[in-house]
Amino acid sequence: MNELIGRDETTIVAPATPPGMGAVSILRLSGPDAFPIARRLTGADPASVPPRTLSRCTVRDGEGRELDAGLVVFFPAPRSYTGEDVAEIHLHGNPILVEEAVAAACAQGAVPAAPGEFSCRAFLNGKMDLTQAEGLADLIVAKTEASARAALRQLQGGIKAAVAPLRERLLSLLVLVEASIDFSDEEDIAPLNASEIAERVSEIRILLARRLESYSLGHRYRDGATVAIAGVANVGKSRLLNRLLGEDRAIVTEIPGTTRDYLSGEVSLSGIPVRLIDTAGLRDTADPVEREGVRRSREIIAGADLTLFLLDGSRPAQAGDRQAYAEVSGRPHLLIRNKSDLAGWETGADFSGEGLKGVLSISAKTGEGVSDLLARIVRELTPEGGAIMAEAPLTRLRHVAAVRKAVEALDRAQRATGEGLSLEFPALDIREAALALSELTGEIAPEEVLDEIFSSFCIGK
Ligand SMILES: Nc1nc2c(ncn2[C@@H]2O[C@H](COP(=O)(O)OP(=O)(O)OP(=O)(O)O)[C@@H](O)[C@H]2O)c(=O)[nH]1
Ligand SMILES: [Mg+2]
Repeated sequence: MNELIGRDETTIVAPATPPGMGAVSILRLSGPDAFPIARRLTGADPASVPPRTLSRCTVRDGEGRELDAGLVVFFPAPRSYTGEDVAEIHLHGNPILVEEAVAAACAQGAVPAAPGEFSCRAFLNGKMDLTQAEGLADLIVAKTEASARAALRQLQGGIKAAVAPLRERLLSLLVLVEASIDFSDEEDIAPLNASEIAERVSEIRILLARRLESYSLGHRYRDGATVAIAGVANVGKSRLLNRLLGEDRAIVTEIPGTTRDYLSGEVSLSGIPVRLIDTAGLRDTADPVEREGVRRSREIIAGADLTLFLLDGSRPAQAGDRQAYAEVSGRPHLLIRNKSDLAGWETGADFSGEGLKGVLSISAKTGEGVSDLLARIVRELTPEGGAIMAEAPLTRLRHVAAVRKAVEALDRAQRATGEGLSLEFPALDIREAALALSELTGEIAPEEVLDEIFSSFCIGK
């Protein structure tokens, strides 16, 4: 992909529609020769066809052999997806036709586009910032309606809109601080003292820190959340998984140690894609297979956004339950008293670890209490009731790293002003914070970063 940068004098071609049969397939060309090549293939003259308008054409290969009856549309630069001359040829949706048309375009001098190359050109030509390009990639793969809406907001520039004004504020503050270093020269600027600088830095820092918080929800819409089901053997973990998935996924028996490997399934809860994982019962065992299963359970619990810790409510809790609970108690979890259809025994009162978010009674057998449980899971996974979604949350670790870098630089700026250091120190830190925000939107974008982002796109995008 690094080789894509600086390749803009080439004309690229790729199908913009997925491979396979369908009503239409669209061939996309972008670059300096997009128009002449499209003209040779379709006979349509871009000078006489109105721009951005479909016109009928006969698609031919380089030797004039008829391939298909189609449509062609020209998007003259810069008003196109990539910012270059773009032509699109609509063919009937047969992969053989598409292949022939791509070959014909290549025979005329086009080169096959690499994954994400159209979008990469759009980014390099200033058609969108990096977070918008990421939003686009996320929109294409979104698994739930809410994920799609979140990605669309990002595609529409939500992150940039939230961050760019903060960067502007940092830059104007920087001008003031620099003028204050040497204020005798700058008569029209009132100098700032250290505490005034600290105050302005702190205002911006608070807003950036709030952006950071948005990630905990933002990434759940993009990547989904993981909810682990844990507890000792035979408390009904697998039966609960089956009930939550609405299908008979896991084997359920009265024999303790039925589940020895973990099993998972996906559900959409209030728009969040949630991966539910049923784990092997946590217990000491001599069986090497089950022991490996227990080890995996621990790993899953350690990485889960939320764990449902099950007790068998129809019997008093035992030492094994307490031992297993010790592995969950520090992580965010709900305590579930299962088997509420049987006579009750265990209240769960002794189970109150640091990560406890609530106690619920359910019956995986009858379904009693399960809808409350679902609502509770959603509440735990969407802090602030999802209100933060309206503000284009950060969705990737890349975003978090950039914003954190800015926040840390501002922390340093504040310390420097507090310690009475020369104003040149906070000036440096403020500049670094502004630069970090430029990295987020891609004004400064190392090639590796571009490579990583655009190579995950599909061909033709
Ligand atoms: N009455 C009643 N029985 C239940 C309930 N949930 C599970 N069971 C029964 O409890 C037994 C164990 O259920 P499983 O779902 O296999 O338990 P598990 O926690 O997955 O057990 P392991 O895989 O061995 O760790 C089965 O006989 C289930 O039918 C419930 O809510 N009520
Ligand atoms: Mg099981």
